[in-house]
Amino acid sequence: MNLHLYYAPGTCSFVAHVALELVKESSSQNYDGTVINLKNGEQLKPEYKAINPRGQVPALIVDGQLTTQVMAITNFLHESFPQAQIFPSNVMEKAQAVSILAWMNNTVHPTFTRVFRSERFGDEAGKAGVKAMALEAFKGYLAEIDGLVSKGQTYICGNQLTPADVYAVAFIRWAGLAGINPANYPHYATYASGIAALPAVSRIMQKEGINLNTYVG
Ligand SMILES: N[C@@H](CCC(=O)N[C@@H](CS)C(=O)NCC(=O)O)C(=O)O
Repeated sequence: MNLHLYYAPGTCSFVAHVALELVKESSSQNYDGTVINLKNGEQLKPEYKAINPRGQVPALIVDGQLTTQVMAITNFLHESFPQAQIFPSNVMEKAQAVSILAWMNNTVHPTFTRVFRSERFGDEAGKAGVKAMALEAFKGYLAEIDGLVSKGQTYICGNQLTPADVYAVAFIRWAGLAGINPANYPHYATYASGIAALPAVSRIMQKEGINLNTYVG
């Protein structure tokens, strides 16, 4: 199978990237990738829109066929490469992980998009208000994740790494970039350090050139 990922370092495509690394780690299946520079707006150029008309990453090309969305990509890889254990094999345990992943993808992430790209959601007069309200909501979600791992769990649900854990690492990095001190979420910060230290996760962080701690005070 030919697997090619279009990604941007540190973005939500990191979740798909780690899933591909788990596939590679557990089988002879390899993958390759292309970096899309979001800062330069490469995602909106015709060359990339010819690949993914939505102009977003991640995009996974599987034997020439486009698959988008973190949820679809991770599920496709899980179904195609069960030995990679991207999700738990137990159906109910998988449902719990998908439930958290869906919340992250459809609620937490779009809230942060309003912080990071507020100009898309408000005009000159309105965008500061959009950003401020979204930042408060995002902090509430960080606190919720902090609560989910407050008993010192290694993983956010169950007994294994799932894409939800990888997304959680992305969020705490984004929080730091937005000036939120991760020390305000001590359980979350400790848990995220543990996830970031896992071999497949740390290899991809190194490959993408990103660090867990993005907060500069
Ligand atoms: N729900 C989508 C979210 C994709 C998304 O928001 N990607 C961002 C990076 S985290 C992106 O490509 N942004 C570029 C842009 O919006 O211009 C998914 O799961 O793939």
